[in-house]
Amino acid sequence: MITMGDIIRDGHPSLRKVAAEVSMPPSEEDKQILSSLLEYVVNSQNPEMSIQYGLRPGIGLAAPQINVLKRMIAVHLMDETGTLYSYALFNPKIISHSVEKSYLNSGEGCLSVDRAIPGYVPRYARITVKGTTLNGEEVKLRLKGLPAICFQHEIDHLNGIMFYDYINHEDPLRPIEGAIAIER
Ligand code: K1U
Ligand code: NI
Repeated sequence: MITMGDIIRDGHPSLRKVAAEVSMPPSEEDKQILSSLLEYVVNSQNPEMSIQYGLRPGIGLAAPQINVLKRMIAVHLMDETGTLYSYALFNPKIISHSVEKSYLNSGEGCLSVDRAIPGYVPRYARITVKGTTLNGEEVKLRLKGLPAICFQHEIDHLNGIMFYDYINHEDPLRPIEGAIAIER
């Protein structure tokens, strides 16, 4: 079971590396790692588990955050309509995206960053993601709102990109022209 002690923090060189594709079919070890990423996110949102094991709540986690430089992510969140997005994916890839941007009005956080970094993080408003599930099924997901933002945050971890790279550091809360503000 992954705990906060397994999560590497900002400044660790692995967070700035590009992760390698997972060869298909995945090994049992890679499947185990991917399912443990999803298990972390689910456990972290359970108040008893979060307290018992000191898990900081998260809505996503990427393998490089546990110092595994392979393209694997997990996401577990509910959108504003109550639809659950619970996915563990090998080799997720954004195959298309909108021109329009969106951002969370509360900014973003990261389990690998122990301080709050205020500022708007511009993201594509809508994306289509392809990837392979733990069952070996290829999925194509059309996402908007918080799920789209979370998938982009996690896929960025596979490319060594941190959310704060996108913040305008001279004026972190400058309105992003033409972008949709997502309330959270
Ligand atoms: O990748 C990570 O470090 C996890 C990160 C993902 C994320 C945060 C914000 C926007 C997009 C993606 C987190 O989950 S930080 C915690 C968080 O945002 C949250 C936790 C519990 C409930 C709601 C949100
Ligand atoms: Ni993060």
